[in-house]
Amino acid sequence: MEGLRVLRGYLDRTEQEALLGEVLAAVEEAGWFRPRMPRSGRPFSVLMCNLGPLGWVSDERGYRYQPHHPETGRPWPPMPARLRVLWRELAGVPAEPECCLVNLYRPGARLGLHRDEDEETFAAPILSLSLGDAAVFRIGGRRRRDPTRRLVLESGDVVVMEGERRLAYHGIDRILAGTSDLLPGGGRLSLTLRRVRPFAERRG
Ligand code: MD3
Ligand code: FE
Repeated sequence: MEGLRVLRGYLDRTEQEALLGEVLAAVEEAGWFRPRMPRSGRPFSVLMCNLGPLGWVSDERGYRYQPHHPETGRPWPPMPARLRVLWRELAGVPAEPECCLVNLYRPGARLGLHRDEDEETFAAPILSLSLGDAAVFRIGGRRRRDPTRRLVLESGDVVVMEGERRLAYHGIDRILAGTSDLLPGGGRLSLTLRRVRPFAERRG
């Protein structure tokens, strides 16, 4: 599928454990928040936190990026260096990632079909890394009615969305509980790296 790269087992178990330890330490210090749907205020089943200069949040006022945690008002913890290395290896753009959204799916949590379109630029790819239980991921095209297909994402897999798929509809249908023992308490953690603001493209 054009613009969708799935790198199976990009991180080995040792690297997954190291990254998980670093991310959980930062997030447990900053605190999880439960986003809510704009207008309705309906809570998400996914818990979230962010790392890096900007974080994605959602509440009754809408979706947006902001430099501080919505409940504590504190700045997001820094982006771990190993995530910046991963971005440099795979993103192919002369700019740093600005947001790492951390999603926590306990068994039963899901994320409905949506597009990532709150960024001010779509010139950089989106990189996503899966840790813990496997998940059924669904990906379609730029229109909601475009056909979708399902992929199982496992711990250590990395997905790169670029070109035409950068604005494709996607979601998480369900978590395959008990398929990994990486996460204490079970479930799945996804790390999604994004560029939010425009950057200078290097000239030919
Ligand atoms: C396809 N997260 O946080 S990551 C999200 O696994 C999000 O937590 C899912 O969708 C998760 O917004 C999916 C894989 C992913 C990320 C961004 C994409 C797939 C994408 C952007 C465009 C198309
Ligand atoms: Fe998304």
